[in-house]
This record gives sequence, structure tokens and C-alpha cells, in this order.
Amino acid sequence: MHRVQVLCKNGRVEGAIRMGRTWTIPRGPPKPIDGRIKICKEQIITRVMDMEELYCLSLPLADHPLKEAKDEVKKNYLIVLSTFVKRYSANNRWAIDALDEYAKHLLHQTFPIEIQNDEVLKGLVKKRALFGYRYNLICDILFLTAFGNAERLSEISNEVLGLFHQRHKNMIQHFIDILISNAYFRKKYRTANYLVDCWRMNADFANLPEKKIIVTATMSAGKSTLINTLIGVDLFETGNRASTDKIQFACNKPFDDRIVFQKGKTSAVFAKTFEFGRYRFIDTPGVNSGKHPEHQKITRAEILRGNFDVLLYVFNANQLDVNDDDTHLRFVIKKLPKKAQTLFILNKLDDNGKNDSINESLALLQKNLLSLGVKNPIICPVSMKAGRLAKKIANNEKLDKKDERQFNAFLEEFSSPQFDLTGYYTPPVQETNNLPILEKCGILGLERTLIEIGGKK
Ligand SMILES: Nc1nc2c(ncn2[C@@H]2O[C@H](COP(=O)(O)OP(=O)(O)OP(=O)(O)O)[C@@H](O)[C@H]2O)c(=O)[nH]1
Ligand SMILES: [Mg+2]
Repeated sequence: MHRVQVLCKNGRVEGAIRMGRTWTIPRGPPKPIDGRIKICKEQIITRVMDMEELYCLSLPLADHPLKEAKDEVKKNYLIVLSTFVKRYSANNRWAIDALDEYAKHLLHQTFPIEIQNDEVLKGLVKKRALFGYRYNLICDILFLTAFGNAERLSEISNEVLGLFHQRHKNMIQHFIDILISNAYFRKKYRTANYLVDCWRMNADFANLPEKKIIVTATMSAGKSTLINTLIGVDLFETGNRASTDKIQFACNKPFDDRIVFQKGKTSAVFAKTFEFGRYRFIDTPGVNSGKHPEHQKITRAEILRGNFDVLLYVFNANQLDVNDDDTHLRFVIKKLPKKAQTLFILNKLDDNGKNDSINESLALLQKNLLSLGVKNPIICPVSMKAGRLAKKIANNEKLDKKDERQFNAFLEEFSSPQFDLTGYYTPPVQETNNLPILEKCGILGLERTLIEIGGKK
């Protein structure tokens, strides 16, 4: 027996009349509250997400069911979707960019946004082939126009309902209720399983607190390399001459959709081996460029803004005896917000030519930090370059000839106890790493330390 019939029989639908074997339900009775739906509050995003956050959502395109459809159905689907986006989110850059991705992924071409009136849209959703994708379509419309905005969700849900025939409305309303809650998911909607799963992963992610990690240092210490290594993608430019000239952000997202938006201030990427929680890395320009004195101003302003939980201060192990760092260090120590924690990164330990040993470099840095008033500094020794290359290997990415040569040299170097950094960190809980250099170059230890201090907040 259908659920509706049960509800009618139990008198849960006001005004329902039995006519033979069927029930007629008067137009627009209040929807019965489905006793089986357990709404888990955390699943509902109550605050309005801003544009930067929206860019960190994953788009549900990799296994989108529409990929199987005929081109004509795809086009009609995109006409309805783009009409809604253009009508309700014309000023939302993320929605417009995301719509472009939909067209590229689903139709393999850019799609001129076509706006149609309601009558045309109604005609399109009535067509049998498109009607079969109705739950997917509703999901996509709501995702691009109203995700993370409860008020808009109900407003646009009403508009969407208006496209369908009266007899489908209850079902569609029910689907929407289920979509935006953590409710039991009925088999009836299984064609939209993938999109609903993606929606929920995005919602779970959006509800996580975002940990903000700022990275600062003098020029070429390896700030951008550090972020690229942690997120597992060569997102930021690196090099030996003032490479970073502005504040740039890298965020992770709920799942890999293979799309990197680099518009606005945020670049959202899926952090392949840094999959815990929700992170925003803030990259800053080096502070000691004689040629670009404005770099110091930019970085200092960002530190003064204080919008971060963790500060990573990177040192080049080969330049510990250079005094350039002291002014900036003093500034950072003085201006650090109370709630923020600091990790000191001793980088380039693969190339520690001038200093005799890692222990000596660590002792030198520690002495300097203590003399500047830092209590119990946590110092993480690493080779980011080795870490970045090892992560590429771990992710089956191909190295170019130069990187391959360097990686082989690192393999040899870190196999010697003199360079092995494993002992400087607490050991991993689980031994799952089949590429020992990841541990030996300090990158995994640094990640663990970062999670640990992040968790203490
Ligand atoms: N040998 C070695 N080289 C490294 C390491 N980390 C970074 N580098 C190199 O150092 C240079 C500078 O790295 P970046 O990551 O651009 O440094 P940055 O601090 O972002 O520099 P600016 O943005 O210019 O201030 C690049 O050529 C990197 O490849 C390391 O651990 N070992
Ligand atoms: Mg940089």
C-alpha cells in the first residue's frame, strides 16, 4: 500500500475522501508531517554562505545521471537550470561559474544562458524524458540558487513547484524536504541518489568550522611550496625570486570534483592527502623584498587583521644566520592574536649545506626564538621540496626529468639516518604509509602536528 493511502486511511490527511480503491485529496491540504522523517539539525545549513565559501563546495558533476541522457534532454535540462540561475542568482559569480561547468561537463561545450518564460519551462518539464530527471533537476536548481540559504530555499522551492502539475506537487515537496534534511531517503527518489549524496556531503562540510592557517616568512623560504605540499596540488607559483605578490587562499572541499576555481580571492581545491576537516590556507608575500617594499605592507596588514587560527612561520635552514628574519619575527610575536597558535617550520633540511647538522640548526633556531620571548616553541623540521615530490609519486603523478632526478637524490639522502627526520615527531598511530620518504622528510609529522594543535582549539 502506498504511504499516502496509509496516511489517508489513518485520517492524517484532512479532507481526503475515499473513492473506490483510490483516495482524492483536496487541493493544497497541509502536508502531513511524515513521522518517519528524522530531521537532524546539523544537516541543515542555517547561516547564509558567502561567495568565498560557495566556491569551496564540490560540484556534483563527475557521476551526474544526466551524462547518460540524449543531447536534446541535456539541452532542455540546462535551459531550465540556467533560467533559474539567471533569474535568481544573476549577481552570484559562483552560480554563474558553476553553471558554466555544468554545461562543459554535461554537454561538452559552453552553453549560452538561455532564459525562458514559465510557460516554456512548464512545457519542457512535462516532456517525458526530462520529467524522468525531475529530482535531479530540482536538486541542481536549488543547489545553484539557494544552497546554504534557508529563506531562499523555501522561496525558490515554491517557484520550482509551480512548474509541475498539481498531482506531482506533494511528491516534489516531499523530495525537497528530504533533500534539505537528514531524513530517511526513499527508494522512490533513487535516480537522484548521487546528487542527494553530494548535497549532503557539501552540507556536512559547510557545517564544519573552517580552520584558517596563515603562512609567513621572508622571501623564498618555501611558503607557497608548503601550501602546495599540504594540499597536494601545485596551485601557487613557487620560485627563487619574490614569487608571491598578494594574499592568496587555498581551501579544501568535500570531495574531488576535479574543478579548481581560481577566481575571486579563493582557490578551492580538493586536498588529496590532507583530508581532515575543513581548511583555508592563506599564503602571503615574503616580507624582505628590497624591490617590492609593498610586499611587507600586504603581509603585515593580513597578520594584523588576525583572521586566522594557526600561524606557520617558515625558516630557510640555510639562512638561519641571516638577520632578515628578526624584524618580522618580532612583529609577528607582538601582533599575534591571543587565540592563534604558532608552529615554526624549519624548511629545506635536504639542503642544509652550511650547517653541520639538523640538531645544530634546531638548537640555533630554538635559542633565537626563546631570546625573542617565545615560550615553548614548537619547531617542525622538514624538506618541503622532498615532501611535494613524494606526494606526487604517492598520487601517481608523473614527474618531469628534473624532478625525477631530484626525487631520486632525495630518496638516497633521506635513507641515511643523518637526514631522516622521523625521530623529531611523535610516531603515527597507524602504519599505513608505503612511501617511507613521506615520513622521513617530515611532511607527515608536520601534518599530524597541525591536526593536533588544530584539535586543541
Ligand atoms: N631544496 C629545497 N628547495 C625548496 C624547499 N622548499 C622550497 N624550495 C624551493 O625554494 C624556492 C622558493 O620556494 P617558494 O615556495 O616559492 O617560497 P616562498 O616563501 O613562497 O617565496 P615568495 O613567495 O617569493 O616569498 C623554490 O624554488 C622552491 O622549489 C625545500 O625543502 N628544499
Ligand atoms: Mg610564495
